[in-house]
Amino acid sequence: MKKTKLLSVLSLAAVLVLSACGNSGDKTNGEAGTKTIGQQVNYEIIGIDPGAGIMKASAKAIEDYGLTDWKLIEGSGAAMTATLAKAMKNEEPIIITGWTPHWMFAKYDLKYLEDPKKTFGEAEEIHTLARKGLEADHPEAYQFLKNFKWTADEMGEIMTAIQEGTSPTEAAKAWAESHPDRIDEWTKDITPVSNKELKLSYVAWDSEIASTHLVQYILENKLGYKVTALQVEAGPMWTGVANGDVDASVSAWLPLTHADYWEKFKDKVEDLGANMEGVKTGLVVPSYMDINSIEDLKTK
Ligand code: PBE
Repeated sequence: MKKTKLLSVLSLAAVLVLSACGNSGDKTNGEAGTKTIGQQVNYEIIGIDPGAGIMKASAKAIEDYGLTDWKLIEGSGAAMTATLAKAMKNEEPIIITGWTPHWMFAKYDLKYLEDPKKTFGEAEEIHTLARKGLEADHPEAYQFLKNFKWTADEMGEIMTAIQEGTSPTEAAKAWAESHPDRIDEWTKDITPVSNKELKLSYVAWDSEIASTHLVQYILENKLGYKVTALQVEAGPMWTGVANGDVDASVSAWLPLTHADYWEKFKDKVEDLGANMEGVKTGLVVPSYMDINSIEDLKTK
């Protein structure tokens, strides 16, 4: 009896020693004492598509915080989340350009790095843009787009469904069917049209894939439009509305993220106001990383 007990104590000890050894290779713990954060991540911030506002803000953060050795890596929203998934799986350090609403905050334990210099702004909103003349040409669509206003949690439900494998069209349909009160509010007193064509533009950011497909679903199934949703880069998304090729977009992040697009096009588009308030952008890391502020990238 005694011998067995001793054996099991010994094997438990062996397991503990072994697992401790396993951990010492973990870059987030064992090497943190010797390597700086920059060395751990090769001085790379994993970005998205170059036209995204968050890329300009991140480039400015590199300047504002004096991160001279750091590089911002271009890619796409999908490439960024794939790189993030891999890092999270291996508990490796990673720094990404992140934003809310996004499903990644529900799926992973992540944190924004504090931004004491406010490079990423404050009180950001997502706005709906219409082309000049939309009200006269399509008063029904215009009224709906003006009414459309929702929350990050609501968008999160669609984003998560898409992330889990439902197609954007199906996810938007399911959400609309399970939230008839919201659809009624947005379409109240609007008489449906008969098969009029409408064009929306959006960028393949997970948040905008969700919102655009919902708006498309409502315009088509509640208001009688035939909608084309053009997936483009951020520049063309704004240009399309400004030159009238596109009727509307629900994907403008203001006042800061798309400030330069706004400066360029503000006289050529109509701002229908915020469709979502309290959104955010910034540099995001896994919670297991031992840093809290963008300033730490220089000093830690
Ligand atoms: N984003 C994040 C947009 C707005 C904020 C990728 C959705 C962008 O960076 O332009």
